[in-house]
Amino acid sequence: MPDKPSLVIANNFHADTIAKLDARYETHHLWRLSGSGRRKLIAELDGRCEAAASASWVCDELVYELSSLRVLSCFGVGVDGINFERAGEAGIAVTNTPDVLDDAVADIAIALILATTRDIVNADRFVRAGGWREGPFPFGMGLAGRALGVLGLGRIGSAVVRRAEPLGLRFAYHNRRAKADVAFPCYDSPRELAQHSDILLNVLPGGAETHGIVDLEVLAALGPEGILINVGRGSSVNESALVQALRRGLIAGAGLDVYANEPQVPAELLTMDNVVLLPHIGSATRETRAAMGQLVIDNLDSWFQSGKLLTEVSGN
Ligand code: NAP
Ligand code: 8YV
Repeated sequence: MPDKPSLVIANNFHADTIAKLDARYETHHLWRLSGSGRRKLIAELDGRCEAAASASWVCDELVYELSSLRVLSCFGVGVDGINFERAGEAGIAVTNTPDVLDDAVADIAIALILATTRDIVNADRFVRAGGWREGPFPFGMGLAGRALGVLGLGRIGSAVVRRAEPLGLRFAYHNRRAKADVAFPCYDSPRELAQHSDILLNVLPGGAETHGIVDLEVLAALGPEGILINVGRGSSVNESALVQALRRGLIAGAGLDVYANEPQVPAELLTMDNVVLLPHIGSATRETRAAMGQLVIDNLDSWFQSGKLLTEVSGN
């Protein structure tokens, strides 16, 4: 690359990656501008800027108006923040960061499974408050022989299963298409999966197709001893149904890393002792975020050097 190609940074996503992009490219930070400055930048870059970088969960819609744009390299695997209709119409290819975050997100899913079934957060509070001196802590739920139902058995869901095998769990899943190489049962609907699960793990992507898929019927099918874990997207769980199910004892508890309207968490959940709440930290290790950032950069470098993308993604 003799001259630095120009690159639009649509959103603020990961400071270290943005600093590396600043060093490699002639960067233009759309997210730092407001008012007419934003449109002015897009007009100035039109015809000479072919690439943009963005978060995957949100992207400034103005980038689709840059008619010379050909590639949008996104930080994150869940691309529910990308408008694929507009990108497709404008001839923009989109990339994301699959695989490199599977281990970190799967670790958090296991942490939530253990935290909810063994009541880890309350047990810690119990010791700190001196409750142990008054008597023993209530028993938890054992994992061996229990059924883990994976809603969305893809890269992350499979990484959770690999971790959960030594814990003695049994498995089932629901995807739109059954996988030929998976030996455990695939149920036809989220409700049937929930009916056959002690723990229901949601790893579905966001978007219109999965919106509210975990509803009151699914939660009721999970049953009064059932636990819901969500490390996919908050939008696929109907949060008011979840609050209702927890309040009415239709399920026993929940462990959540993601919410429908982050960083807002439904106020009722904040008051419930049988819910473990994390602030969307599935991929939040230093190593994983660096690997995600490197893939954003590698996609751009590869495109400028050879016209090829490493991890192109479509919207479905
Ligand atoms: P993936 O490999 O594409 O897996 C998603 C799975 O969901 C696929 O097996 C797919 O199978 C299934 N699926 C998709 N749409 C469905 C539908 N409408 N009904 C039933 N099944 C459906 O994706 P991944 O890399 O595992 O990531 C999954 C999601 O995790 C991301 O999209 C993101 O939202 C979330 N995530 C969260 C964090 C976090 O920090 N908590 C971090 C990374 C990712 P079929 O195509 O056969 O249906
Ligand atoms: C986010 C995620 O990218 O990749 C995804 O889909 O949800 C996460 O890895 C992360 O939360 C960035 O803030």
